[in-house]
Amino acid sequence: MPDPSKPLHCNGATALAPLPHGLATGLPVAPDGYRIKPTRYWTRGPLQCHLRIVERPEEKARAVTKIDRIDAIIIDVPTVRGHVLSMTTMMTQSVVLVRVRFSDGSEGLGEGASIGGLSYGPESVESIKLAIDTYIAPALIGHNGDAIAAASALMEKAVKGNPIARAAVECALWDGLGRRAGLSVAQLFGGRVHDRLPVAWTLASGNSQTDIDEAERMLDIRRHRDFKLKIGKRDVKDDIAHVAAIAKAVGDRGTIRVDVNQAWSLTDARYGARGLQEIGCILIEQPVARDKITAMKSLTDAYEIAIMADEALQGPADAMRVAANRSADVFAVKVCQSGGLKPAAEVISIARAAGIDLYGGTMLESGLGTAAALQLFATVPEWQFGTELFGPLLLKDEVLAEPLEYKDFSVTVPQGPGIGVTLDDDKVKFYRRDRPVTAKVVAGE
Ligand code: MUC
Ligand code: MG
Repeated sequence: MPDPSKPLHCNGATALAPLPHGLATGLPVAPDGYRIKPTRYWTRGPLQCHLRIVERPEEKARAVTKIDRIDAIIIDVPTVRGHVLSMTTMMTQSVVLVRVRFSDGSEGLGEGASIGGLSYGPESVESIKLAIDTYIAPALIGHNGDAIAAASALMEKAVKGNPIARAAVECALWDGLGRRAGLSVAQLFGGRVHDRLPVAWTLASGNSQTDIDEAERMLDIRRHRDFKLKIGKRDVKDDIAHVAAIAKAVGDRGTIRVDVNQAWSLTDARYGARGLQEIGCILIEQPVARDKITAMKSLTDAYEIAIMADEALQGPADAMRVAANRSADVFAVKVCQSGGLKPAAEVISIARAAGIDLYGGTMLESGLGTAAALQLFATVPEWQFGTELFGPLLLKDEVLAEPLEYKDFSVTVPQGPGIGVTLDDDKVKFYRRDRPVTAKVVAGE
């Protein structure tokens, strides 16, 4: 935007006629809520004038805040240890950070994340960035940044599937709206009913004794007492022995759950469900492939141990299908996987209406995406199985200017407008995948 304190100099005889609106070709165009005012004319040589940009408060109040620009960057941050999943081992977590710039100079931040490249699901950070740069940004630029429902409809029209890419941009729109309104995203979603939420930790070193030592450390420092174990890579029998060893060590100081990440057949799952419930494990997350909702139903019906849908839930339509079929006892609600904060709120509503319990899931987002989820989850009265919003703790480095607070087995919901957090720009510069080669060389020394 031109600086209102400085006169603008304009050349061009044809400029004068349409000058009252400052819209003539070659003239600066006034942003919404401003007008260009001619302050001096002279006609020696070609017709010339000085212009000044002046505020129009009444128009400014009515002005539409447009989406000017959307930037998506990939960052790669090493994890504190190898994270062994049924389908791959993660040594790094990669996420997409999105910055939306609006016509009034405000900004909004969002994050899109998945795990294990394409081994977890159909989106990767590369596809998320491509969908945003190539399809979502062109569809949204110039549109009203406050009209998030309309922007979401445009995204759905321009991009089928790809919920994580849409979620990253939608979160940034909520963050921008909250910042402009001076309200937190939680306030925009009805207001907080929790200041803090319980947070589980995932034990996934690949080794039982290492996992037990890690659980002991988490209990000692009072950071986590609910433990999710990643299984499904080994034979079911060996997995049950692994879970039993950890459950025995933790005893009644905490709870044990497992996440199979779709690795089991229904036969494996039956055997696993019986064995796991006998050793006191309280929940099995996504035991079979995401589309096997009939198999999920038979497990839900047959065993006392809670069956949780995760990968099966890629938004409200999936939630409706799983709920209508009674294919799960619990929903792992993930903002990214649902397609954004509003669709995640819809998934939550479906679960609550159907009498399905809730668990606040993660895609191992950095502090930014984790804070966005916290804003929404803080507005929901009951999280029967707690949350696992520990993403930033799995990363070797923090990308927020002010880290989230983890203490007493819970995480604090950030206060302040929007998502309530800001990025450490130097860290983002350092971890961005496309950082200049010289920075990589220095980092490697
Ligand atoms: C998943 O499958 O739930 C969440 C925690 C974790 O360790 O992995 C993620 C994804
Ligand atoms: Mg899972």
